[in-house]
Amino acid sequence: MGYRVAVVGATGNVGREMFNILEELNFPVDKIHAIASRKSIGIEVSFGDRILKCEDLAQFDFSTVDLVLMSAGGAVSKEWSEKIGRAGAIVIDNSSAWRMDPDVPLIVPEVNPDAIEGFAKKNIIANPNCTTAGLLVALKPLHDAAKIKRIVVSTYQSVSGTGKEAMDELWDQTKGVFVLGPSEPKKYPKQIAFNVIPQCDSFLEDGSGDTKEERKIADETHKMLDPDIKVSATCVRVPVFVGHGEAVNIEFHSALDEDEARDILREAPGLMVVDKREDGGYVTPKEAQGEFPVFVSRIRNDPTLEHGLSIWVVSDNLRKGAALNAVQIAELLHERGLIKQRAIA
Ligand code: 2RA
Repeated sequence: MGYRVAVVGATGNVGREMFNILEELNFPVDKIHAIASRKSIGIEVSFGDRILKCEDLAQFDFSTVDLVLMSAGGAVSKEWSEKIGRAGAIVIDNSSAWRMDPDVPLIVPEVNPDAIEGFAKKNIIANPNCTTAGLLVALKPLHDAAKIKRIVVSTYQSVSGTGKEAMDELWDQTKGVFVLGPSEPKKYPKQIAFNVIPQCDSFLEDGSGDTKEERKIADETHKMLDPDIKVSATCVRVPVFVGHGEAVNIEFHSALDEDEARDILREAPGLMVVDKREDGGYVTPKEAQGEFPVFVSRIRNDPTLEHGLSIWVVSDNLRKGAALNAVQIAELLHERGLIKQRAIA
């Protein structure tokens, strides 16, 4: 017996990936709906070998489904998620709208699965920011082993994190450099082709000089892993289509050397260690694209700290960073028998 599922934001990068992963993981689906804004009604999206036509968000009856996977941006989620929760469906939301709400669990199944028990207050569960998801899958086993005091993380974020239009912009600008002549930046403040931009999302207006993306990494690490960890993040956009890389420097409260860390990471859930000290002995975003695991490479002691380690973390930001984590949350609900299938007329 499967569930009745709706994917809201069905035509976006993450929405389309949600359909792919529901199919790849063989999540028990009885009925599935593609939901989008009015302008996208009728657009076709694929779910396995089926073609679904997008239905209108404003007209859809959410009391007819058990589970809603939402990736439609913060404004749509703020407007709709509570209404959908009150209608009886469980919402797994990929936006930042609910992540810091005390009544909404923020979940990475490999990191804090038991926190999911608190979803019933609003029937909403928040998916973390794509950089935080991959980062914490790698940090959680190390934190359990030697308690992390501080992390310094530099991210190298692909343009798919900003959406399909940003991917088109990279493509057009790249062609423009060689063939068509320069094209004006639209989705980013400066040219992204053959460039890197030290700004992801907008700047905070609190005098810190941080961007919202950098604050998300800190706030979400505190909510899901440990509020005492000091987090210093710098988020950079790079001319890559899919896959977020993160260079992470970690200071521990107690000793943990590179060999111990490598052994721990090799055994940890959701991770794949590729770490050879030779040309190409590491994973790049290109190889992480389309894959489920979070990859860890470049594991090495940091002798400048009493208990220090540096690692490279890379994952597909549309998969573990978004759609895969969301479906894994749905699997966690299913495994714990938490999706009550209401008799629906
Ligand atoms: C980005 N993490 O990469 C943000 C949202 N997906 O742009």
